[in-house]
Amino acid sequence: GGPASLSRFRGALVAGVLGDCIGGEFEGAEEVPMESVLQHLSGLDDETKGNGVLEYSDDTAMTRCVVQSLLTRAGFDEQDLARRFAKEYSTSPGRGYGNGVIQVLKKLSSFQLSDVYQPARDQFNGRGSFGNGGAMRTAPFALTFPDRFARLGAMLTHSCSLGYNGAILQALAVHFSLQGALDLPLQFINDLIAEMEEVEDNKEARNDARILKEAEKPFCERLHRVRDLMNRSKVSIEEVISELGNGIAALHSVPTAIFCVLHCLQPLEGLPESYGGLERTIAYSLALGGDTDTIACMAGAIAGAHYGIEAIPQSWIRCCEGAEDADVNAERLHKLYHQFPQGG
Ligand code: R7I
Ligand code: MG
Ligand code: MG
Repeated sequence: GGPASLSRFRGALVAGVLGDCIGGEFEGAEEVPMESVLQHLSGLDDETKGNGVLEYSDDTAMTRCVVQSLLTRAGFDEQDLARRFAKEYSTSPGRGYGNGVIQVLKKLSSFQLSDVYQPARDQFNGRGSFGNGGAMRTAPFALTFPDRFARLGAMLTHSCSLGYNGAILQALAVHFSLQGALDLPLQFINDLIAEMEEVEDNKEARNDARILKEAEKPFCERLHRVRDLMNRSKVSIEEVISELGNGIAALHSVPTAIFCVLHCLQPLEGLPESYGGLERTIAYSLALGGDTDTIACMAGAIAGAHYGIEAIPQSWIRCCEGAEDADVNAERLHKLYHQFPQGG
């Protein structure tokens, strides 16, 4: 496909923030009736309810670090990014970070590190985290860099392959979507499977999968499930949760976010007819419950890249902390992107 447009860039970064801010309401909820979701969403349109600023969480806080680092360093700089993560955490520790990653962020700020990747390797008895914290902040890499940087960016906190490969998958999904690949959904999922076949074809990935008792290529296996669900005429929320998950592990949330986007390409029963695909995607992500801020953040970024900034309701942008910033920075990043040398 052709080059990514500015509208798509802006859509991806802004809708990621919206997913995080709007999704925070239901984070950790086991069951979320669609009625509650729609009520929450219609509250965003209600100006009279006023000053309802929804705050962003760690998902957006860390994404902002990635954006600032890319802009300031005009490229990927792991030392700079690690410093920004640490500083952001020490300034605003109350953004809802995962329990494990806090240790990494403290170590990253506490002393002069010779290897900024070491604190992440020490997590969970030396196996590293498989949480979705690497994947949730990866959209800016999809705008600017190939998957290599999504991997390195994630490895600053997530050294388990089930963590950083989730970040690669999310970056690839946003990247393809930016190229207009969601016009052909089946091709889109097949391309992701083909890419992940290679990404998961190495010793570390196979070893982690074996230890954690997952399929030989865990993300490929999940993407096959996504494709099976796509091809079915009716799929219940319960089935999506049991097949794909809605949890805090990258494996139980990145494929889920991808499914949300695919499932919402067409109008859905139970959602207002006035909703476009972007609104459907956010609404559907919240209705899954579980790690709603992060699933909506990741689904939002992929959907935003597909539908573009024009599809995002202004009232939603006004309600969400950091959404305007994301828009401004998307433009800066887009400019920078066109200065980068090819390849890498
Ligand atoms: O992945 P991470 O940054 O958390 C991101 C999530 C998102 O939902 C955010 O919105 C925020 O709410 O948190 O943080 P980690 O602490 O690395 O991982 C998250 C959680 O996954 C950990 O606190 C553990 O409960 C679990 N986890 C593991 N448990 C056992 N063994 C991650 N890796 C392991 C593991 O190897
Ligand atoms: Mg969060
Ligand atoms: Mg979350």
